[in-house]
Amino acid sequence: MTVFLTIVVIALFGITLWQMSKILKLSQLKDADNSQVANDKDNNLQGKLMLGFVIFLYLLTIYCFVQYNSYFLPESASEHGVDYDRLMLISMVLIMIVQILTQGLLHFFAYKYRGKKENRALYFADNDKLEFIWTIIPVIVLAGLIIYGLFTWTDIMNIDEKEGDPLIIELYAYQFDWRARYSGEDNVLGKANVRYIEGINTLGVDVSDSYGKDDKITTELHLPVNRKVIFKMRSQDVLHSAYMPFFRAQMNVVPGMITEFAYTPTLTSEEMRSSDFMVEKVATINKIRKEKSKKLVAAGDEALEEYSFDYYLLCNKICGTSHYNMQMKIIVESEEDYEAWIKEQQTFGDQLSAQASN
Ligand SMILES: [Cu+2]
Repeated sequence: MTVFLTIVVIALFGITLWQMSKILKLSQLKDADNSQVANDKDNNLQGKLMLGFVIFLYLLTIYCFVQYNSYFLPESASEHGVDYDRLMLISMVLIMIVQILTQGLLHFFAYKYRGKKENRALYFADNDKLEFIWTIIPVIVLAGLIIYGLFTWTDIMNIDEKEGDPLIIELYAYQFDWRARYSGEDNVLGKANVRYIEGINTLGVDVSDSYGKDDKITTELHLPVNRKVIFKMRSQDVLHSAYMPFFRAQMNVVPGMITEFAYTPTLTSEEMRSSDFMVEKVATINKIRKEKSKKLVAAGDEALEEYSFDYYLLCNKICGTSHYNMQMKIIVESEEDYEAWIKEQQTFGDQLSAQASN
């Protein structure tokens, strides 16, 4: 690989020298030899190519929108996600309009004013009115966008533990899995530090802190619908990122500190599963799986399982070899179902005494 790269670098360097010598030669040419200078025919071709390129770009954009729109996410399953999506949509629409106009004009002018023998360039020193217009419009639009973005950001990042009755859950990341720690009856998480990790205490909960006794550590994340959840995130080893795309949530999980994010889930797993968007999507996925299964069975392998939708918490920082598989199922359910589930989970205190009696 190194040898190959060295050869490429030497070759590119050679081409650069050759091109530079060519430019030098061209600059010394007298009128006598015009064979290397662009003539009207060359300029015509280049102008048309410029126009062709921007048309190709537009067609490619339209094609991508049509072909890949099934990769868009469905409506947000969290309260703040609606504001987030609106901000995203407004920003993208503005960017698209500006991009289509400016790129179109740029390439069209390159075509319209392509070189012609008899044409002479016209030189404007300056035009105050024109400069004022093309400065003030972007200033107003961008300032509006930035202020709107700041307001949305402040709303989304408002993690007030006293507001409402938020559920407090720790998300614990390690290579290569997640754990959730529920704060129990008192809704206060016990202190924890990776230095306390020992035996069954895999999250390093401080055994001397009474708040930690009723904490519940689970391998699935159950959330009651329509109740605000505050996530406190901790990493055991390297940088991870808690990514929950359906809830429009992502936060880095950084070793040595606690990061936070809060949201209110608004659609249960069941509601999302039975939405038109998901039913259609799952049908497509299962059609592809069926085709694949046929081939697998023919080759003597097992068929693929039928796919059914679930929310997942994913890791969105490449944190090592098994990063791709670092995920935890999220189940959004009714308050009653959630209460029934959490009741069944063992407390950290019980886990400790069970170990002691063993
Ligand atoms: Cu990770």
